[in-house]
Amino acid sequence: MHEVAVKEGLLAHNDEAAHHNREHFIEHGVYVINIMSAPGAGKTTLLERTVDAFKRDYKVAVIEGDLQTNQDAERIAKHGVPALQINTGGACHLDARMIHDALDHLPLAGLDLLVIENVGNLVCPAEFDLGEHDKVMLLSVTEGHDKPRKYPLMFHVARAMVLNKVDLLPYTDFDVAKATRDAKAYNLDLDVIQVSARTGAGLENWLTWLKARMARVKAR
Ligand SMILES: Nc1nc2c(ncn2[C@@H]2O[C@H](COP(=O)(O)OP(=O)(O)OP(=O)(O)O)[C@@H](O)[C@H]2O)c(=O)[nH]1
Ligand SMILES: [Mg+2]
Repeated sequence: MHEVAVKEGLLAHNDEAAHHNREHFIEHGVYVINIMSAPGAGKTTLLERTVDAFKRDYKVAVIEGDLQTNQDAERIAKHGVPALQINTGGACHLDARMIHDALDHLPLAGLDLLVIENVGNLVCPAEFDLGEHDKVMLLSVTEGHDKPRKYPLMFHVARAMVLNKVDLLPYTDFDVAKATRDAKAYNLDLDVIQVSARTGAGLENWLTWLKARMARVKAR
């Protein structure tokens, strides 16, 4: 079969599973985000902070995607919320079927927020709908402000771009205005939030954004 036809078939199959996941999420009134970034941009660190801030008032669970190892799920579990690791066995992204299978081990009943940390990669995760409400693109300032132009799909499909590691801005040539302008050129509705998951700077803005998105889903 032609390569393009194979890919289209794969994506159609994924969309079907994503639709199924979405039905589950809606049924349980749980808000679901899919965090995507390059390796090491700070996804797990931001999630650790988010879990700490939310766990008293909300029921939160996390699904971690990685090629191998349980390290990220173990990091999250230490913060006292359910964390399930998916190993993709070499695949550079999570797909909807993997999430569907994970839901067998992660009860959605009573959950307010489910966070999915995707595999660190700036290409493949953008193409696969997991059934989530929002995709969030985390870009750390050490990666360079050219990333929106080089990996446009990631920014096109995201609801928010979180600029992480802003504590390191003085040591980089990262141009926040340029990165924001370029990302918005692919996505006019993109919200942009600056944080340092290390120092906690800007974290309040991220938490406020999440709460607002969560409330929107609950209200439906
Ligand atoms: N200076 C600084 N370092 C950070 C910040 N956020 C994360 N880091 C560091 O960046 C490194 C990678 O952080 P992780 O949270 O593991 O990144 P990740 O995106 O989950 O990585 P993968 O799951 O491997 O893709 C760690 O050494 C963190 O301590 C930040 O805001 N500022
Ligand atoms: Mg991680």
